[in-house]
Amino acid sequence: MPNIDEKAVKELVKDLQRTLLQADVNVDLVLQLSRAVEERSLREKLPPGISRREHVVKVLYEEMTKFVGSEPAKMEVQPGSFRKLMLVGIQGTGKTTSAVKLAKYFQKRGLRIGLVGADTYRPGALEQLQQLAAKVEIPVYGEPGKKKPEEIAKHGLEHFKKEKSDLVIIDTAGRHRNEKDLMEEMKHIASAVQPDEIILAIDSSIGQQAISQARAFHEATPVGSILLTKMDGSARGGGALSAVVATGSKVKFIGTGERVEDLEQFVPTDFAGRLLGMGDLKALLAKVEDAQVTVPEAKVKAFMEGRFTLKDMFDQMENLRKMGPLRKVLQMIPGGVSLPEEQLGVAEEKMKGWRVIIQSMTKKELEEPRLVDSSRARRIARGSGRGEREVRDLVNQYFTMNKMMKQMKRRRGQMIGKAMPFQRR
Ligand SMILES: Nc1nc2c(ncn2[C@@H]2O[C@H](COP(=O)(O)OP(=O)(O)OP(=O)(O)O)[C@@H](O)[C@H]2O)c(=O)[nH]1
Ligand SMILES: [Mg+2]
Repeated sequence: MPNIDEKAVKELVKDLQRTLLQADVNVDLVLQLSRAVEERSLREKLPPGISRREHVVKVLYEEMTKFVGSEPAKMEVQPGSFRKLMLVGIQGTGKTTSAVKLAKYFQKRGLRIGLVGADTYRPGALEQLQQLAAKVEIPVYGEPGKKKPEEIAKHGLEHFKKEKSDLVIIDTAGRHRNEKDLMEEMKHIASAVQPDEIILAIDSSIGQQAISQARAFHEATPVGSILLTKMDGSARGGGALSAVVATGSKVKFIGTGERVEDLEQFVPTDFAGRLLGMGDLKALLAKVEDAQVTVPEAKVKAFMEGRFTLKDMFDQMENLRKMGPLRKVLQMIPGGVSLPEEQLGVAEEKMKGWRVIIQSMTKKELEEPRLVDSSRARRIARGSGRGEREVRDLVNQYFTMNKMMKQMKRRRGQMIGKAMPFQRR
């Protein structure tokens, strides 16, 4: 008989499946994702204070980042590197616009850019590129009236090599007699220019068709990265996600409007949040991550019973500054235990001093602070370059805290130890 958790997870996964399908994610991908999410959600321990739903969403996000990456994928261009980018994509996706957007993006970062118009198929393609590029003062190489795009591309590279450009972006055709011819043309251009990276422009609003397009381009010319256009529209981007999976390449940029400035770096959390219709996904992920910080139970117990060394105390205080795991653990104990903030939340300035003092103490002194008499305190002070008074302060802090913990233990009896297996919510 399925237990309550299993039932809850299955229902949540079903719910997410519907959301993904509505966002136009391909059925196979939805099934693949939900299988992984269900399996992991049942296997992984639910972090304290986190609901089933929050956990399932977090797992789904992680499964999605296996495809889109968890960090924004960067495109680095070094000055003097003469990098060659080639933009490909079906007609009307926004290649020409994106070529100029990218050029502007890198120009703003202090690089010399050249654009090459290698679309000989669409009437007025070169003029469109020239007009857009003129607005942001980026030079364009083109050969009006010529019909061999691979030759134009090659000449364009030679031209911008002489101009000492750092980056050349090649705009290509999107329409053709048929798809096969288009793919042949892309192959020829790619083999003539040997681009460092081929960028596939995908219209985020086209949905599932994106997959077959992406596959066809990827087979003709291995796609290095993806630029999602028209993300300013209402599409949730599920088709685009499926296309990303089909090519195995990462999305680096998104187009967010018709203007040349409307280009942004791709941010996985934003994308996933939009796909799932959750504006607060980032906050949720941070919450789950925070809850997953674990402190070994034995250690906490020993600490709570006053069994800790000066070094333990210091480590705990440092931990506390970083994440607050001990504070969290304390909150989770039924009935709650509150430690005086002033005992735990020591100012960073003071911690810095204590850090070097601790480094000057021997192992024995750290384990038995009682040994630190005035002559030892003097030695430690000298070794750490801090005052003797500060050394005393630290040692006193230890005794105060130790005493406090022991008192608390007496007051609370065995409750603390028993309360350790966290309650699920
Ligand atoms: N809203 C919006 N419109 C965009 C975006 N990117 C491009 N467009 C518009 O989409 C239309 C097509 O853009 P193009 O850059 O000409 O597309 P293309 O891929 O070069 O098209 P072909 O040359 O015919 O293959 C234009 O009207 C652009 O202004 C975007 O991010 N958001
Ligand atoms: Mg174009």
